[in-house]
Amino acid sequence: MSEPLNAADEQMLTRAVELAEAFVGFTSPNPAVGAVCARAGRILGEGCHRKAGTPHAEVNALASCTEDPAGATLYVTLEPCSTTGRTPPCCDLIRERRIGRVVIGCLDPNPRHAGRAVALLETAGIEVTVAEGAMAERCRELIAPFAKAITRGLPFLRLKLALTLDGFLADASGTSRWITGPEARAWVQTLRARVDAIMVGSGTVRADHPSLQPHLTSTVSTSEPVRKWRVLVDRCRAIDESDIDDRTWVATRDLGYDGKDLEAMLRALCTKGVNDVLCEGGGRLGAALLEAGLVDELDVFYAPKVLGDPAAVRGFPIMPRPLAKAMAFEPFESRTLGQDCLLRFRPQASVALTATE
Ligand code: AOF
Ligand code: ZN
Repeated sequence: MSEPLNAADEQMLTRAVELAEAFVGFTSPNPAVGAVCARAGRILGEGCHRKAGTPHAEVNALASCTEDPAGATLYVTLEPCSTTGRTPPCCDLIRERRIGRVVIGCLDPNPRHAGRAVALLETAGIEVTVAEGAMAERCRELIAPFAKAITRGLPFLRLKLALTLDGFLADASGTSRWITGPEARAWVQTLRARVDAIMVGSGTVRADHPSLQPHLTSTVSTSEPVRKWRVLVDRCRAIDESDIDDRTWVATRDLGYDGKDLEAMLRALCTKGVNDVLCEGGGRLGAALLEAGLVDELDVFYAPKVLGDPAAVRGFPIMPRPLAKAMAFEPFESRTLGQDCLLRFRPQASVALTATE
């Protein structure tokens, strides 16, 4: 059942991942899912999930089939759903259309469905393969924010920082604009498009009045304009009305934030259907999120500039700690964008426990 895929299966599932990828950032609270229906190496139909409340990937893929898919193989990046939610169970449709084999990228972390489809489909005489290895990893990666939200009630949180080589966010006067170059800023735009909400602290709002909207040249054809939620974390309740619009949540007003409990604030955000949050600063908010263990991904740009001024604004104003207890991360990507270096990390779990003097 759970096995590494052969090259032909891998090719089809890779196509399903591509289809899902195009709608990352548009499907919350649902996951991005892609599906391909194929027979003997030929694609009969394909589709993806575009928006919560609309048909699932399997439904769209089967509806687009150019011939009767009876006996064909359905490749889907996520285990097909087996109970009725906003839409009917995909497992029923798969049985009705007499699909011969289903290849699943990864199991659904949603407790309503988790693992049920395999037994259901097999009982109906359908061959089921669940991917293993790199392909499965890719499919899990695709739904990481959904998985965290559905299992823990917390959104996946990415913290983005743009720093000088000596680790400063801004110079002593607070000037932080244009630390990084246009290529780095363009990359941030694509990241914004992939998340549900963009969060900043009130200091950043007052200093920069950022629109925080992705300047989308989107590949996605949605009928609605793409507007992300802005979350303004106003510990000091000092946000000006002119910085609030109809896509803004002010944490103290809309998310019950008491100025201290960031986790409760993020839980409130999750109940609003936000699975994926990008925090763009400032330093103090980022540090508080790191200290609270709420950060899932750290995206740091290092600009080739050095300030050498101890009065400049530190990138990581966390509580000082000895090397043995340093906050530690695992890199998963590094690249150069124009003049700047992008380093991406995941937090290293329980490093305080493993470190020794
Ligand atoms: C799939 N294919 O394309 C998606 C799935 O309320 P509903 O009916 O949209 O169901 C949402 C749940 O269905 C969601 O939490 C997840 O477990 C699963 N999403 N399943 O087979 C899809 N989007
Ligand atoms: Zn479904």
